[in-house]
Amino acid sequence: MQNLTETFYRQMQTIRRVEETLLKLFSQGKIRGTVHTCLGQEATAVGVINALDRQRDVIFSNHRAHGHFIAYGDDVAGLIAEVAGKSSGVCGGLGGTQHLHQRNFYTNGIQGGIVPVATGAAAAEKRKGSGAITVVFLGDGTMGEGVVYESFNIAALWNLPILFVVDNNQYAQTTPVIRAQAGRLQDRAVPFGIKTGVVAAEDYDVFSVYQAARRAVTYVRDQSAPYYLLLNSYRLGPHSKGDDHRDESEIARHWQNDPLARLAEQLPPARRQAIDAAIEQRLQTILTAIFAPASPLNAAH
Ligand SMILES: Cc1ncc(C[n+]2csc(CCOP(=O)(O)OP(=O)(O)O)c2C)c(N)n1
Ligand SMILES: [Mg+2]
Repeated sequence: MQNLTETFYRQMQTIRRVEETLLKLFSQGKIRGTVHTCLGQEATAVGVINALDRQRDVIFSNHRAHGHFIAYGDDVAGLIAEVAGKSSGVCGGLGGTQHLHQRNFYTNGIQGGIVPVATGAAAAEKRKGSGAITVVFLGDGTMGEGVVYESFNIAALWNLPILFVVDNNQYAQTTPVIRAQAGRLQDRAVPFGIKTGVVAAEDYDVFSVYQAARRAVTYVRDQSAPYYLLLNSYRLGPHSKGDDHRDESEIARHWQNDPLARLAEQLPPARRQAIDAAIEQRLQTILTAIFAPASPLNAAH
């Protein structure tokens, strides 16, 4: 358990520090475009992706993808260089923050658009008999896209091995979930006969997510059937860059309950400091290389 705590902490803290760094680079004008961070939601990335078989399972992520990407392959240098438009980025600097691809990992920022694509990938893996499952990450706001329900229908009808993970961070850009979604998100897949699991807001931490994801992954793989996992998290950072119109006291209250800080408390202080120091050193080395004058932008920029 201690080892798992350390592993999860290292991954979550790496994601946190990389994304804080990206926001800083953005404010300094060193990166352009947009940056959606998953501050406060790192447990979703780490808990779900550690429950997968990274060698064969297929992952589709969305606009808020950095955490999923790091949890998948730990390619911090490839990610930061990509967001900075450098040739050394994981997609040669042409994809940027919302178009990451590495092995079986794909992202796209069109809300809902990845869901039928992921469903098709699950159908392909089933046909091949690879034993791979597909996981697709969606936000609460994306549950307003009709194509999501078309995907639920076909996944249930064809018994496709796909895990739909809804990360309900309570907001879609500026719109609170209660102003956008009628009924309960946990009931959305039930009419399709899709098995559902939920992590409640008060239980949201990396171990709850990991356990719920392991149950879900086992079910999808063993039954070759879809599963809907609803995780109730909270977005601690802005939607993207610096745009945040939420009540400051609400955000402050949630920072008091930061899942990463709670996990850090479970480690002996010396271990935690050693992990933090190693992450900082790694980050500095990577940043120095990426922003060295000799590190070229992709020629298309
Ligand atoms: C089809 C489409 N419409 C609108 C947008 C612009 N957009 C980007 S993120 C976002 C909000 C998404 O909210 P949610 O699904 O809850 O995900 P979160 O940002 O909270 O992770 C919107 C509307 C988009 N990317 N794609
Ligand atoms: Mg949301």
